[in-house]
Amino acid sequence: MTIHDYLAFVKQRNAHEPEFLQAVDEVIQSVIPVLDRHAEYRKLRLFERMTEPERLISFRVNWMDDQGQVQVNRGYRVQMNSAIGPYKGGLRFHPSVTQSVLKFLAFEQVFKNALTGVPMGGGKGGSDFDPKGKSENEVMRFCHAFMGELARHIDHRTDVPAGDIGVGGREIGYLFGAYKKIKNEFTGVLTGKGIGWGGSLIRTEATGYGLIYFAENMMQHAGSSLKGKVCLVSGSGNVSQYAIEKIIHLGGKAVTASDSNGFIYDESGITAEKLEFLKDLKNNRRGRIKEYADKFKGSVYKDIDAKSDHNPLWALKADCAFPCATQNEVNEKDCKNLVKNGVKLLAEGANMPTTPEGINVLIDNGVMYAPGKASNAGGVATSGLEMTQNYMGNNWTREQVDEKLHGIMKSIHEISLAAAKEYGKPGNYMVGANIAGFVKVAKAMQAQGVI
Ligand code: NDP
Ligand code: 2IT
Repeated sequence: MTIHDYLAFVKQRNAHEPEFLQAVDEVIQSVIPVLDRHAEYRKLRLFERMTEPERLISFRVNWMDDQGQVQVNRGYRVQMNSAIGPYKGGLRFHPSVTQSVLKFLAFEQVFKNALTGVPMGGGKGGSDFDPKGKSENEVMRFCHAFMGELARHIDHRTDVPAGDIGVGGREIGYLFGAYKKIKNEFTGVLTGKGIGWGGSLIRTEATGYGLIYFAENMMQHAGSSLKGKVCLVSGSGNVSQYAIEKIIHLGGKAVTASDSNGFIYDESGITAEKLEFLKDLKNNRRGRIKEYADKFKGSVYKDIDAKSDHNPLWALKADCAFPCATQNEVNEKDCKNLVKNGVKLLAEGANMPTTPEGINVLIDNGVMYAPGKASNAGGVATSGLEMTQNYMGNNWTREQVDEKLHGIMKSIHEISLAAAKEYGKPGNYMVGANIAGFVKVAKAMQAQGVI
């Protein structure tokens, strides 16, 4: 079968799922040389099997709002692949959530988790519920209702969800409370739990920190470092906040942050003090990013025009770019602007934030490009460390977890480069990460037979 045949197979079965098809397309392009070398993988139809969820659960979530009105949302859990461990992956609460979005995320999660070296399969779930503008009680009632159904499909040895867009520490608390009540057991069935009730130190910081550790590895491999580098960051949620924090720790300068309305540009750099304001604004007061520019003179705010063919955030002068908001937020034109302005590195904090056309522009122009499944794997890797601590019944220190995270990001960097080299694409992190993740899952599936 050619790339075309594989895509036709997947397209025919998932015709109305553009995000899922986009994620599959990228992986098949990378792994076809592996299939060419391993006839047994083709014979076992491993790629076709990897594109079919082992199980996909879709359910109704009813809850009552503060006005006493009944609300109806849709919930999902995609249990994609359990060849190397229990299903593992986040929950996303956002109005844009569809089956296609969650299947793309679950598919990528399988390879990402394989790269971490921690034994975890891949899954993803969520709901089209929009936490924005909801009261604290409404969010709690929704989370309890959502877990009312999800609880029957998960277990700490079967499927361990965590956070993603719209699901942070607050939501994990409510979800965990509901699970514990329903099952009458206290287990590590979710990660991202609070410190003091099963959570791991550094899990909150891990995705953003890991992203910047990975980028520092890339810079060092190229004989440079992040010190003194001007960095563009999008988003202002969990991943962005801790990416900015680590950029500051390593002596770089983060000059932007954004939300779905607009972005701020702070030419003098977001300092640790300003970041504390941003964290409080987003995590506690749940306000809009515009307030940052109102508060700090010298920074400017710009609305993002969703209808524009480019995002002006990516047209600012910088050395490095870290998209940390959502899928397809960096398009071909944005990548041309990044190249024009001398950006040398783009590492993805978000999942699939760069469009395929955009990725081609970056690679063709020699920009070092890291795909999310490698560069944002620090979050799920630390979730894996949380699971290990829960199984053992003890807690590691901040320093111990941070050191392990460091080691895991370094190892993902090395195995991605090694796989890229082995298959004749030296320096191509996308091809390398896809191949290294794929081979690990393929070997496990092969060993377990046709099941
Ligand atoms: P948060 O909910 O904490 O923050 C999301 C941020 O992105 C917010 O600033 C939000 O703005 C913005 N955003 C979300 N959707 C859109 C959109 N459609 N258009 C523009 N801006 C948008 O989520 P996280 O920081 O956890 O996740 C960000 C990305 O990182 C996602 O792609 C996620 O899948 C990925 N990721 C997360 C991990 C984690 O551990 N949390 C691990 C690995 C990857 P607003 O507030 O206006 O909605
Ligand atoms: O996309 C991701 O890797 C996450 N949202 C984190 C998943 C997890 O289980 O920690």
